[in-house]
Amino acid sequence: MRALLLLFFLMNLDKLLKRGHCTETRDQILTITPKTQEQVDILRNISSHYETALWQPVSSHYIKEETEVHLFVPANSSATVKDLLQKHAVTHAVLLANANELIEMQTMNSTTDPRSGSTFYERYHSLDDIYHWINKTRQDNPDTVEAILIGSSYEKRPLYALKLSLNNSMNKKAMWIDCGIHAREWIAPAFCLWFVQYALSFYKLNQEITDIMDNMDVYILPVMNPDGYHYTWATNRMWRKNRSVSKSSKCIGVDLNRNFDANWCTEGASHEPCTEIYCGAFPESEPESQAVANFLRSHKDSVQLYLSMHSYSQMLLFPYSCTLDEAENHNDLLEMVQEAAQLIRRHYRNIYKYGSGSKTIYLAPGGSDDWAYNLGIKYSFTFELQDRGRYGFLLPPSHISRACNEALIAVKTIALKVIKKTQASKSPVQAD
Ligand code: 0X9
Ligand code: ZN
Repeated sequence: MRALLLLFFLMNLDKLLKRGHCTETRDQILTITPKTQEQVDILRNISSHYETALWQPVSSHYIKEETEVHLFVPANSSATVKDLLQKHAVTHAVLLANANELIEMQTMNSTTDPRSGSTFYERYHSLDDIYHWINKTRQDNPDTVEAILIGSSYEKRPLYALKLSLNNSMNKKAMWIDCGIHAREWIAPAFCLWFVQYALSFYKLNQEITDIMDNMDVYILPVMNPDGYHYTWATNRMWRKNRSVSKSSKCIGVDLNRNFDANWCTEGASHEPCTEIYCGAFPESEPESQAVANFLRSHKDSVQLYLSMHSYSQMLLFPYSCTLDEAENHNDLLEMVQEAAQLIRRHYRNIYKYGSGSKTIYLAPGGSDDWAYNLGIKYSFTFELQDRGRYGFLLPPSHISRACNEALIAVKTIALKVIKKTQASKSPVQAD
């Protein structure tokens, strides 16, 4: 009997150790809903003073009573964080028990793995792979795809936007799509690649994309924050900002979506470089936001639609996020996202919230969508792609196809509506 018990103990030693309080070997995501102001304060304290990463909300400032918090807790902080929660009677549940495994799943098969059964577009790709893909896409489609160097990142990586021009008609208008402003939101660059592939493959086969491409060129920036994206592959999967070094602090990175000149650094952004919502030293202080702003300024007469892809939380947002005021064409914008959300619901039975940014999530000034809107691009949107928190930033590769197809429905619906509205508003040709 003793021998049996000893055998059982030895066989499960590994599991027992893993479960042991001080020997957690896995990074986890906890979900916690603070019930009192005291619990809010404890969570704020934990998330800003211990080695953790807030997934939701983006900054400890937004933690409030009765609102779910998603917190990434690396293995080495697990015991401390859980002890603190327990000490203050804050209940938590484990949302993802083994983040390391998910991260590993996302980073293997970056290049072609014939065994995996998934296509190139159903996997996440390293920055190097994406640069190769840009080059190959351009070479394979010399008449329709151009790679435009719009600037370079803080660490001097090139920022290439692809221009898709599938029809040579005169005075064509354009839309802009950027992906990956925030480094850890990997589904966003995956969407940009997905969109290009879809447009090139289904032009003349699918009526909607044909109508869109006949009326618009598409400028698409697959990775707006290449330094941050590279850093999420190499060092810290949870990184959000770019990688610029601050003069005044040892903390690195600016939130590029707080760095545009739209009520810059007012409520909802921070002057503190160590926060996730650091707005930078001044508007457009960062080469990445400056490159996008310069490009759009010089193409503002043709670009009618601005789209920026983020994750997660499934939302279709439009200006303003930098003020509670309504945009002048609020009802138009609302109607567009409402229809897009309805179609997603019908086709995929998935719920997307929609509305102006400030009223749907929070006040967040300095964003690219508000800035583009104020520049005169009156159809300006930010999409928050899948999911709603089950996997958060660690959306498994097997979900890429659905997440992108959903977003594609929304892009197509909105683009077609923009084309219709702008054509209808053109002054009618005068008949004698
Ligand atoms: O806070 C953001 O920048 C976006 N959410 S995220 O979780 N992806 O970080 C929302 C952006 C909405 N638009 C503006 N704030 N302008
Ligand atoms: Zn984002």
